Amino acid sequence: NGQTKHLGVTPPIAVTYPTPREIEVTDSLVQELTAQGTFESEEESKRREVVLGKLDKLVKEFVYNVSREKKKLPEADAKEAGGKIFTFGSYRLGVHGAGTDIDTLCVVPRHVTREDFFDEMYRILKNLSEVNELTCVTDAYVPVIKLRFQDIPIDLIFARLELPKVPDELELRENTLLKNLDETCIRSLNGSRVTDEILRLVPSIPAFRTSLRCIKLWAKRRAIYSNVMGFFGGVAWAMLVARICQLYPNAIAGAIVSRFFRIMHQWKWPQPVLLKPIEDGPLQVRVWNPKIYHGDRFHLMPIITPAYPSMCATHNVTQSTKKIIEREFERAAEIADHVMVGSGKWADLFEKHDFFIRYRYYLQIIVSSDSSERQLKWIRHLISKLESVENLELAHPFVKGFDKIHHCTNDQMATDVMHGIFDSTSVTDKNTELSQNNTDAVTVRVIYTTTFYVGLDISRRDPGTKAPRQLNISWPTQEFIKLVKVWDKYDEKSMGIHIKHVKSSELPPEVFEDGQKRREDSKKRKR
Ligand code: 3AT
Ligand code: MN
Ligand code: MN
Repeated sequence: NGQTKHLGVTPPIAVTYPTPREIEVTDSLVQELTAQGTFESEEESKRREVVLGKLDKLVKEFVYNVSREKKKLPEADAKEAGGKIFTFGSYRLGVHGAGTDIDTLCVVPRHVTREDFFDEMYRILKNLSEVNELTCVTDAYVPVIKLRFQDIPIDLIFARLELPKVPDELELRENTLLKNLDETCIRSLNGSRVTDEILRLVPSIPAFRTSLRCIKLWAKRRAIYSNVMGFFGGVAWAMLVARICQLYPNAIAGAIVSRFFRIMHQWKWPQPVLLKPIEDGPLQVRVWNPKIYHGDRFHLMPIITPAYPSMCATHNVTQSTKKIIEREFERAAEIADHVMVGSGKWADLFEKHDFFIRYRYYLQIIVSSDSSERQLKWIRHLISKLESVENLELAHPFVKGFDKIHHCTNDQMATDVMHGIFDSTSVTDKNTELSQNNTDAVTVRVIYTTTFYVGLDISRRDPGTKAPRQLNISWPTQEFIKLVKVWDKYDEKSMGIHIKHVKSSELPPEVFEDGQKRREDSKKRKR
């Protein structure tokens, strides 16, 4: 039928080769990405390879030790047991920046257990002088050993296969490999299987990499890079870029980026973004399918992972975050058009977000606890509750929280901090903890707080009224707090959560980094 082979669920839109202008804008894009510091140094890149080589040897040593000492395997079998590392995340995709981690998966044969990993592998790493900041996180969704190896941050996760040995040639592509594995191992294998599949599904890896670097930088600067807050995370952005690469298999980065914004701006959500048809497989697990699973129909901007078992990488998106992402697609599409015709520059794309000057009113969510390990990234639940509030056009969560350490000098101060009452000028952020320790006052109690922000866009349906409409956010706020307090890790004694309504003029100085100006109220502006 005259069709050539193509990657993806539809044929390409165009198979044309780059024009001189596209080559020009791609060159200027690479220059801008370099100037913005998105590439690491040659030295760091070499060091990463050295570290990965050493890590692979250590994993083999670990498997050998367990085979020999614990399982009493004969010398020959212990040698053959193997063990291998795989990488995933931004390093595997080839889009990592300076100082970012290497996400590494350690794959072992069936006689080596997860306990052995946290025991023997940990012991081996502990004994190395090149290894620093070694920590085990055993109770996470994906358990991990975190470390710095010759100053390169490493996330090391673990999967045990149903095989007597793990040779160097082993690949993780086969779905049958997942049979009889426990859920934690399946989850741990997933990251690597997804990144590898993405790379197999793009027609040109160099074009994909440059384009994805651009999109990641843009999404970070515009504060829409965060899976937990209801935007898109690294894997979702990678899949979106991969899809556009499939549609223009011979295009280079400059052209792909500009088409990316156009196509994404016009995308007919909730039509899903797929890189290949969803596969069925050997497990009793559910694969994304809105026809069967009611819950999957609520995904507003579904982007589906290509490796079995396929899942929606963007299930956290809310009505509000969807609007914000779409608004950013539109802005970027315009800028990219200007770049293409020479009336704009790539740097405009990467201009910082204006979250803290954009809105007149904000919610401040202050989470406090007496240990530094408190993770409360539940704000998107609050966002979906706020979406039912009348006259609230948009509840815009900021992608990151602001951490503070309070060295309370008396019990009253501690109680106040736990209730979200503190003057933000009198405390220090995480980076200046040391200087705070040097003060003379006696610290009675140390309290850690993280402050999250939600920008509120209040609709004004009567054009005549100047004053913002009345909002009643107390109900969703209370519902949210209730939800947090029934969370199994919530401890009433040592933790607190407080939500405050603040005007833009009341925002603390720390939210205005690098000289960004505060919102000027229309009243004050004319003076
Ligand atoms: P960086 O360059 O490291 O900033 P990245 O894309 O490599 O970007 P991460 O190192 O945070 O991002 O994560 C790598 C992968 O690990 C992405 C995802 O498949 C998996 N992952 C990260 N965080 C979680 C989590 N909380 N739960 C499950 N999987 C996660
Ligand atoms: Mn990473
Ligand atoms: Mn990581």
